[in-house]
Amino acid sequence: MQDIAWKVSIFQILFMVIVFIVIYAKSHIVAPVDGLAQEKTRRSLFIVLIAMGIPLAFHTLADLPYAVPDRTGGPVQVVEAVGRQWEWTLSRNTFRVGETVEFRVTSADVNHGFGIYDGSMRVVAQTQAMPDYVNTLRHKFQTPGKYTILCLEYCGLAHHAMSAEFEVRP
Ligand SMILES: [Cu+2]
Repeated sequence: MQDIAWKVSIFQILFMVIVFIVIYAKSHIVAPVDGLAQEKTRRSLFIVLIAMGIPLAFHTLADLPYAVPDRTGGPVQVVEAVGRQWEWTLSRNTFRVGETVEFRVTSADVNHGFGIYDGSMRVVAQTQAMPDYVNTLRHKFQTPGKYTILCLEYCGLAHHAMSAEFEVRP
């Protein structure tokens, strides 16, 4: 996914650079303005962009790795999760496979993104950590191992270092 995003970004940047170069190169030419032709060009470009954008958006967004939240009943392990610049505090950090864990996520300062990653660094669940508000995120872990919580929303200088770990035991 990162690779595709990188290639698409490079393609779009190069395309814009070429557009700017062409416009700059033609900027000294004084030509009669044909409003109708310009309107046609704008319309065609708009249609091309929409035609490219819809499949691209579908292709890149259809397969987001967010798991479906667990809405089944039964006992839950409640965990208080607090984000603050720049750390996560969890009231528990070991769970068992198959038990439903309910993260009650909030923030002590600014908005953070609470993202749970599995051992291969794929997002398994996520929610927002907001000040003065508690978001509830339920998830049933099916695979044992170490999980990492990372911040998904830029929250300041050490945002990238804002992580915590917990373990799911067999
Ligand atoms: Cu952050």
